[in-house]
This record gives sequence, structure tokens and C-alpha cells, in this order.
Amino acid sequence: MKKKLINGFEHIAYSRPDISMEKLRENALDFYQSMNQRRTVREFDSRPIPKAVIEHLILTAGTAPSGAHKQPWTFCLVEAPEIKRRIREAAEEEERISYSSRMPDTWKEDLKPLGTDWRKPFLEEAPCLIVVFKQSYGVHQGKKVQHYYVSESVGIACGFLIAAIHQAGLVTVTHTPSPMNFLGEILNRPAHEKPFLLLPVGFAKSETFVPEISRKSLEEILVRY
Ligand code: IYR
Repeated sequence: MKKKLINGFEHIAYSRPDISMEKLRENALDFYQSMNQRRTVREFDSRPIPKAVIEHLILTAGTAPSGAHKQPWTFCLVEAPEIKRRIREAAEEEERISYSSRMPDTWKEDLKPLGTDWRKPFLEEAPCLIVVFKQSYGVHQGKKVQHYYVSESVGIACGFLIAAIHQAGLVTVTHTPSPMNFLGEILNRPAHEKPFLLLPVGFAKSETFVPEISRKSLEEILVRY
């Protein structure tokens, strides 16, 4: 295999398969059309998800780029009903306060089309929860490892995870109870791991409804120079 040295580190040859312009157009359109079918779903079927499927979803998240390739993420998989129940109870306790006194009226007004409230039954109904933690620093052989662009890196990994969940045929909701320190406590995570996002994962309930929304057009999101 072809290699070259940069700063004394080995770099390996890399290429993507050579494809035609036609195939390129088709790939980009196909992936967009598939991702455009993704919707946030809050109603789950109780059918379990095979272990290998969840593992592949998490491995996909782990392919995300990260600052200095430090991979500053931890994915906690929760399937135990007792832990799901504790997470639901703690989340609902925070959300009850948020909806009744922490969120300004304008925020609650903005959420009306989504139909959300303090109740989070999906935290128990989904067969599994993936709780994503960002590592403010790493620990290797007892030594502190500097991490960079932690939120950006973990945000990108979550994007990959959400795309993988959708591509597999499953659904999720990006749930961010606030504050969510209780996740670190319930899951016994070290202090340098901060809760970032909670994703219930499963099959959508057979009859489920989502808000009728539209996405911004290309003209609204793209500026050409
Ligand atoms: N975290 C709350 C409120 C909420 C906030 C936003 I911004 C949303 O897009 C949806 C919900 C909840 O989960 O209900």
C-alpha cells in the first residue's frame, strides 16, 4: 500500500470509487429524497431492536469527524425498564417546571404546532434510549487528554446517528430536557462527561401522527457567491 510520511506520521493513500456524473447526480438526489422522509416521531412501538442494529447505528455515529480526531463522545444505551423509568420520571419533573415557569410564553407559543408538553411517555415506550455525552476532556492511562470543538464534534456525531436511525427504518426524537444533569447521575457518568442529547430509538407506532410542516426551500437556505 502507498504511504507517505508527514511530520513523521504515516499517511495512507485514499480514494472514493470513480463514478459517472450520472451516478453522482443520482446518489445526491436519492440521499436527499430519503433524508427528506425523516420526521421526528414521539410515538413508539414496543418491538425490540436487535443488538447488532443499535451497535451499527452507534458505530456510524462514531465515524463523524471531530476536533483533532479526539472523538469526544460517549453513547449510553439504556434498555433496562427500571432505568428508563427513572429517566422518564426525572425528565418529566424538569419539564413540568420548564413548561409551567421556566419557558417564556413566546417559546410555548412556538411549540404549539408540535403539540409537546411536559409528559414524556416515549422515554419508557421506546425499546431503547441512546444518551449522548460530550467529554469536555478525555482520560488516557490516568492522564488528561485535551479535546477540541467538543460541542461541534458531538453535534456532528448526533447528526450522523439521526441519519443512521432513519436510514435503518427506525425513528427518534431529539429530546433535550433542561437542565439534564440528572442523566449523568442516573447513568453514573464521570464529571467530565456532560449530557448532550437523549434519543429514544425504535419503530414508529403503527398509527402515528406528526405535525404538518414544510422545510425551507433551497432559495431560503442557500446563498451563492
Ligand atoms: N425540552 C422541551 C421543550 C421543547 C423545546 C424545543 I426548542 C422543541 O423543539 C421541542 C420541545 C420538551 O422536550 O418538551
